[in-house]
Amino acid sequence: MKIVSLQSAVAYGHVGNSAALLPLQRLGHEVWPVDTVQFSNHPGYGVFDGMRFPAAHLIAMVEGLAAVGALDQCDGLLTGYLGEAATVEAAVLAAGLIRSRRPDALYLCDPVMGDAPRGLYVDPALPEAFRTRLLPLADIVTPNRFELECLTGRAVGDLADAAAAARSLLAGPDRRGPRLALVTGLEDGRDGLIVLAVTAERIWQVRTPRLPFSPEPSGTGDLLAALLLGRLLSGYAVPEALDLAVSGLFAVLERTWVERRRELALVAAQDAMIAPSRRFAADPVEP
Ligand code: PXL
Repeated sequence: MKIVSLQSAVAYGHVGNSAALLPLQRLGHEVWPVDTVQFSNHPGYGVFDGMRFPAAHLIAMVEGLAAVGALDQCDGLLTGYLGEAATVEAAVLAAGLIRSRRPDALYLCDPVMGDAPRGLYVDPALPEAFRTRLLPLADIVTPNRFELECLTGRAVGDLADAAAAARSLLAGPDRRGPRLALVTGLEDGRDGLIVLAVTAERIWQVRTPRLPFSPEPSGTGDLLAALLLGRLLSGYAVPEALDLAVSGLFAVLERTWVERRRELALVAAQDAMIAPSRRFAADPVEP
């Protein structure tokens, strides 16, 4: 399958496209990355250099992909770190051009905006732009707990709150909007982490052990989103795709932890990432 991936890139480390490219390629997909920023490293280090690409450059890149015929063959769109509300328009353009050519293409929108310890790390106008401009175009949305609160304006304390808030993001009777919402970074109160997958009809949960990182490596959400889209495009149904994606992420995290790395051990653990030996099943949850 062929995928446009619009998100950040870093030279050192693995976030954004620098986390998504290898897993999608190892799953056999062709990826056309469009980088929203090019940084030396992710800003969590306190020092970083590089630049954000202006919206006009990103729009030109998307138009270039249309002109060369790439979007006629495109099966999937992945968007992640956009950084600024203006950049959203490049994603809107990509989604519209791909949909007009390939109505069945799958769009996974990862609304990258922040997380619990750090808060919002993007343009404060971005939550509203995600809500009004991009979510109506997406098939799948993958907020973490903090981003779910930003998008819905609801406090998400427990799993029931998360499920209800996630459901409120799904397509309404007008049929515009995601059919699947994944919520990451939920705590189970027993040293585990939970990912919830919510559709209009069903809810699944996957629980993994929480590895005692400090600080947490960046890019885990970017890697999970790429693995999920990659597995869905390979033809897996939601529960199997979720199991394989979470299990693949865990394999990378385990290697990262064992080797005491600060960045995801994506390259070292790539075989386990795509064929994880330790599996975490997606269990149906009673709504
Ligand atoms: O992992 C999310 C992410 C992606 N890209 C950039 C980031 C972050 C989180 O900090 O800074 C550039």
